[in-house]
Amino acid sequence: MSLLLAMTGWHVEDWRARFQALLPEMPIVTLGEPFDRRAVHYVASWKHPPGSLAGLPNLAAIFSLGAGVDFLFADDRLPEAPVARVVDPDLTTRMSEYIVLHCLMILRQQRRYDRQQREKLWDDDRDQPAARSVRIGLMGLGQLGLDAAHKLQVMGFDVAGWSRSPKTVEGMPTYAGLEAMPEFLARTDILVSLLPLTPDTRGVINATLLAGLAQDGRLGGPYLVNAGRGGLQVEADILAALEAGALKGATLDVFETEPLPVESPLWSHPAVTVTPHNSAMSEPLAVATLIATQIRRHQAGEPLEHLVDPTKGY
Ligand code: NDP
Ligand code: OXD
Repeated sequence: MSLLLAMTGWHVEDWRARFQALLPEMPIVTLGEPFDRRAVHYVASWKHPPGSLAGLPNLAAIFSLGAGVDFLFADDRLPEAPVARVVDPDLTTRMSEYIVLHCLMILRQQRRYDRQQREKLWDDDRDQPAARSVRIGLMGLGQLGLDAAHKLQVMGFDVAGWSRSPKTVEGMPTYAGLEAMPEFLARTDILVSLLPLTPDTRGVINATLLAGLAQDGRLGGPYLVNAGRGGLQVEADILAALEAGALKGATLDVFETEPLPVESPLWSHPAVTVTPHNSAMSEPLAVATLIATQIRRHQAGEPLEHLVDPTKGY
């Protein structure tokens, strides 16, 4: 009974060492070496090459090494096995740090003061809005969205949320489904996206959505913060909205193509903040410990936790 590590872009030997320390009795194999495919009961994957998990007849579970699972369902030869993802307080906290940081940077015009410092320019804004007069709309009220929403509320922002299914969250207006989207957008000065990428959400941050954001807010125009997935956004539409003044700024951690190509105009746009898909790095030992615990649970006949619904794609 073995665990197959299937990843691209990460150091597989570091992961092997971590898992081997946590599961000393279990053979750990990797895609880059010969192994008995019938012995593989578990897979831990981050962006495995599509098709590389086909032909594992005794597979019992697939573990995403991240919170997102879109890369798994993008593989049309993914074996039929339960898929579990990372839900980890460390990851959640890091994402909320990022969201609060960037909403505060927007509120307090930090990019402007960075520019002014470079120019040695002493120029103050005497009409700076308070957080309570800035409306944040959070798309995605899951593990990450809800935590970020509560922490933004602690900073004083006026927060509302949007999800697929209706939710009741004390002290926060919530909206659900496409029919409620126009009302949600119309009260949004900073749109924060923490949605998963699914067939339903692909390209949701497009010209129509951006045109629906509030234009009457205290920030002088709406802002976008996307830390969900790059496939949620249509970058040409974001750039066009920035040029037209329909969008005042965008903070993007995720991109249609990653790494963001050097020729992308997003890199040098003065109203765009780019971070390299690191808003919530998974802490490797915490993730390996979570998956090792899941494997032990499964071997003890207990149900797996944090399973995703393949019909919804998240
Ligand atoms: P969850 O599955 O816990 O939450 C997803 C939320 O999105 C739910 O509230 C869900 O609604 C909502 N949602 C899904 N589909 C739709 C839809 N069609 N319309 C409206 N709402 C929808 O995910 P997490 O909060 O844990 O993570 C969210 C995403 O963040 C991940 O999938 C990943 O892509 C991204 N991420 C990015 C990282 C980074 O470093 N940039 C790090 C970690 C994660 P409902 O509640 O009704 O089901
Ligand atoms: C994740 C990510 O999904 O880092 O965990 O993007």
